[in-house]
Amino acid sequence: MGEPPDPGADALVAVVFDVDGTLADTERDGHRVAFNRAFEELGLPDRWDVERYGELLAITGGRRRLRAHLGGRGVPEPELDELVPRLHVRKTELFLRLVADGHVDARPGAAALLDDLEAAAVRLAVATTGTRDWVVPLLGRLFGPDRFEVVVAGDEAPERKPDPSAFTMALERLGVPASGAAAVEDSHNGVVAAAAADLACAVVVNDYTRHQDLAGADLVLDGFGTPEAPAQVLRDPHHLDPPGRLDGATLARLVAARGRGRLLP
Ligand code: XBP
Ligand code: MG
Repeated sequence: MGEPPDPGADALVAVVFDVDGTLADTERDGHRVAFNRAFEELGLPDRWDVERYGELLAITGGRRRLRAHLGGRGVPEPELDELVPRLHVRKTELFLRLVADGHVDARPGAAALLDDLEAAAVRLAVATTGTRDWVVPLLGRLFGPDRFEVVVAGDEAPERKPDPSAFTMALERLGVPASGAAAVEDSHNGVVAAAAADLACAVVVNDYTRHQDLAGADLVLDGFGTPEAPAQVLRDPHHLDPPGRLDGATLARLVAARGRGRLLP
């Protein structure tokens, strides 16, 4: 571990990572499959294909997503109050089984960035809308136990993204001001939440989020980047010129650039 950076003005002291779609490609072949298996087990006719699930991802939080979908097809409120929690508990169990069976992978290059940041003694945290019951086991399986000093899950934060509360809770638990940290996200909802928490935000898009409105992001890449598949820059308003991957130095420059005043995207 290197020397901790001086938490002077705009030094990169911590990075707060989103989980779903960012650290791991969890949605299409993970959560979506688990939701469909839960529907089937409970004898419901619903099945979310890739396209329909992409539409539903605009709603953050699995329970809110279920309630919106089922309510939208006429399931009455009193029935929803019983059905949604039962479905979501089972879905979480089924997702955990997918994780345990190795069906959910870290995004390429994510682990290398964590290594980079740890070598520079930058502190690591997570702020996700996902449910703690699967978030902690997934992070442990993909990156090793207790890799993140702070983990704020969706069922702990007062509100779900695009509300900033998960990010502000993570910063409070870290004891780090927003000016000393960066967020890494994948989606419009995540970018809005990070901006509302006054966090510099780098985005690694995925198939579900590539065409979303990411206007508030300070850097947009098509992934973390690896030696075999360097990251392509999709938008770089601060002219950071990342070296084919999202690395600690780029995030440090991002925080410093933000400290000098936000350039127009
Ligand atoms: C993404 C979400 C979550 C997941 C499903 O969270 O909105 O709801 O889709 O997980 P983030 P749950 O991108 O902020 O990590 O069913 O546990 O909500
Ligand atoms: Mg996400």
